[in-house]
Amino acid sequence: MSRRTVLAARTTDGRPDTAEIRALAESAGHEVVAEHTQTRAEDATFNLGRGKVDAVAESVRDHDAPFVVVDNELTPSQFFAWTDRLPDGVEVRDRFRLVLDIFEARASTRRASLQVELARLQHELHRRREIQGQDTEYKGFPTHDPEGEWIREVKLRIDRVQNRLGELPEEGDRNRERRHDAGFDFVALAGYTNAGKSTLLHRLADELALEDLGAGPDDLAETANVEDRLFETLDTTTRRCTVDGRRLLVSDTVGFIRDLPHDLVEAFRSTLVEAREADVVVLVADASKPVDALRERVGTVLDEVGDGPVVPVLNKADRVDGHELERKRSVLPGDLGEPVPISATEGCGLDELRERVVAALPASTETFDLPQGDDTMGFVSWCHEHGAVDSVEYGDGVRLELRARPSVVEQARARVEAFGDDATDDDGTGTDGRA
Ligand SMILES: Nc1nc2c(ncn2[C@@H]2O[C@H](COP(=O)(O)OP(=O)(O)O)[C@@H](O)[C@H]2O)c(=O)[nH]1
Ligand SMILES: [Mg+2]
Repeated sequence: MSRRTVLAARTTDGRPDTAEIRALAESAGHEVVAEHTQTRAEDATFNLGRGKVDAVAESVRDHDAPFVVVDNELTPSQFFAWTDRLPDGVEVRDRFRLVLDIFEARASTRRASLQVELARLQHELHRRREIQGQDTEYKGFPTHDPEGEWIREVKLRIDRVQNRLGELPEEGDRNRERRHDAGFDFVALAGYTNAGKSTLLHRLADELALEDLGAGPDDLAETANVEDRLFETLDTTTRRCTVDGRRLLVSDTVGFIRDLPHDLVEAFRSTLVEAREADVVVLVADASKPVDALRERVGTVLDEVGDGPVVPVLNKADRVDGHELERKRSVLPGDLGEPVPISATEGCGLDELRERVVAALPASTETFDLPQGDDTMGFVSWCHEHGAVDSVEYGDGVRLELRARPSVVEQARARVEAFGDDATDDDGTGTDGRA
């Protein structure tokens, strides 16, 4: 279905800045075809003024748009007023609902899905309470509910979701372990909405898309299959990227949002697991923001992403001059190390960023001295697949320097110890049968 969308935004003073709501709408799959903004006090009926709502309705007709996104948070009665005033069938998303849609689409764990459902129900409870307190009639909703059945019903559903959350076991992610064992490191891009995370992800990603892996020549088909299975459960916001021989899975995490409604905080946190469990977090900040906003945003992101290694990035460096960039570099917490200035759109600074990311990955190195033979040849290709081979020298024997995750280096040692032992050397590549 088309997601052509007309955008509306109001601020009480100053000019409305629609950059964030646009980015949010886009990450929810909307295509913004027109925009209406307004500076005025809140109108009780619609939030925006009636004339503005009519202008939006006209745009909706002109563009045959099935959606309207309102940057502000609408009360239940405002929400109904909009729906009434727009052509039939047009769906309205206010800020809250739009954000909820995004979290829902991004919830990759059972816990995250339940947290999103809980937020939806809590919002529904507020809505029902507010509707019950008014004498207005709303299409499709009970106007008379003396027993409070309607409220009790949603409370019951809230209890049920809360119980399920309470009973949920803390589960380790088996796929994550397997991918780690296969030599992949996890990198998460974290930061506010509109900072440039998605743009950066596309810049960093290998040319080879995940879905193309199966299409290789015959001799690659088996490896491709193994890898396909390994990546089956990865969603589209994760891409592969190879840097300095290390294979990375880079995830574009759900964006931070200014003034996140309280009901959405837990749902947001639960969708951030990729960042908390990453080997390295790339903290993407927008260098074109004023210093105070920048400092506050970086602090908020740091509070949420856990205690692992962080590489701070100042994106949109093309939008500020050298002097301003210096000033902004100095507002980031010093213990993070120097922020890397980049421009994701222009492709500047990416080599330095890649270096910093690789330097922050967990790594051990080991030199192996091996005899000539089939075992060794199998081992060499295994090393190329699971880590970075810094050198291989062929003489009487083979000397190989491996740099990889500590657990991969351990696997490599075990492989070498098992050389010549038929029972364990049964697969040649070491990756089949496990993925
Ligand atoms: N000038 C400039 N604009 C950028 C840069 N990176 C991203 N943008 C723009 O910023 C907006 C938000 O980018 P996006 O990647 O969607 O941000 P996200 O919400 O963090 O994923 C888009 O309009 C991008 O084109 C940059 O380095 N320079
Ligand atoms: Mg994005």
